[in-house]
Amino acid sequence: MKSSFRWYGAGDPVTLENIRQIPGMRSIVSAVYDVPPGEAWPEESIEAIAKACAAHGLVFDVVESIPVTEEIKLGRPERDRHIANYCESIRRCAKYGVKCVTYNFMPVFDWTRTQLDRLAPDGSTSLVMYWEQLKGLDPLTDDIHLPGWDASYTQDEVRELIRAYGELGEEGLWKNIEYFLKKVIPVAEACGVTMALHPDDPPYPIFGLPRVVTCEANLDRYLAIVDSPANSLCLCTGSLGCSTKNDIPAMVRKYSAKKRIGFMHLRNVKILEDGSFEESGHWSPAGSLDMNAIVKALVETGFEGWFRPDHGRMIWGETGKPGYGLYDRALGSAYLSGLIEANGGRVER
Ligand code: DNO
Repeated sequence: MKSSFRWYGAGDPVTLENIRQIPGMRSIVSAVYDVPPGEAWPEESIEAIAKACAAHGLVFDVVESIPVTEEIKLGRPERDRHIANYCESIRRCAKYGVKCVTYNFMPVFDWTRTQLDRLAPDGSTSLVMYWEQLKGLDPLTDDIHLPGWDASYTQDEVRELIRAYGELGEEGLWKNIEYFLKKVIPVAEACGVTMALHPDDPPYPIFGLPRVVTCEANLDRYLAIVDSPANSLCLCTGSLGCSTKNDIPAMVRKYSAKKRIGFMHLRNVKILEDGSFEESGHWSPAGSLDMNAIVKALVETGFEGWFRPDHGRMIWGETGKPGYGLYDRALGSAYLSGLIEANGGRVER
């Protein structure tokens, strides 16, 4: 399997010089950040990322993410133009060596947390979701500013979207997923790109918004819509793992054996008694997931795709993008490579 690291581009305090020194590191996971969602990515921007990576002995072959617009998710009239641009971005990325494109189908918000710098007893900080901090909040009447939410929406726009998704409901969302996949997957297939769907984080409805990429039955349904290896998963252990109903090692084993995992996000999470959760270090005893069982499942099923250490804590006084500092992710990467080697697997260079 291939070791990768997320990099937010030239403005990222974590540099390509830093990343290349992590043992076994091969691939960069990045995106074009200065184009509004729904527009096609300019070739020059894609080429610039590929060149910067190559200049540091790294390969830009995974995109995270090309955003799926609310118009596509809601099935609004502009969706055809957005999907056409989406397909064009995939073709252009493929031209510059991208082999895997990550995306999600979460309505309105990507991941949801209530605090991004929760202090742990050892002095590190991490992202958490405490139900206590959400209790009593109604997005249709209260002004809610959760950390990490897209600040470009006004509260009125958020309310309008939440109402629209309420009317759409889960089955409506499934219809729009099908419409999207049937147009996008053939294009990805034709240019040798694997589409890797990121699960909903956390994997249950929030504020009444429908969320469907949450559990094994729904992942099966999603993959069956277009039964092609180009329609695959970005299996994020920490996202699916926030629900005790998901048996992560078993899910990894199943989808990897079927060759339907393009990309693995490997991180641990500590589930608390009331269902709240804290992002912990990658080490198994730090959280609720058995990271060795997960890696073993990948090795034993011959997983050949990419993995990256997902969110790290902030340690050793580092500041920066929450979840995406250098130090703890680098520790995570080294730990994961160790588990791969100990299980008889190979980190491909
Ligand atoms: C969080 C990430 C997600 C992920 C998207 C994929 O840190 O794992 O934001 O990039 O959901 O589209």
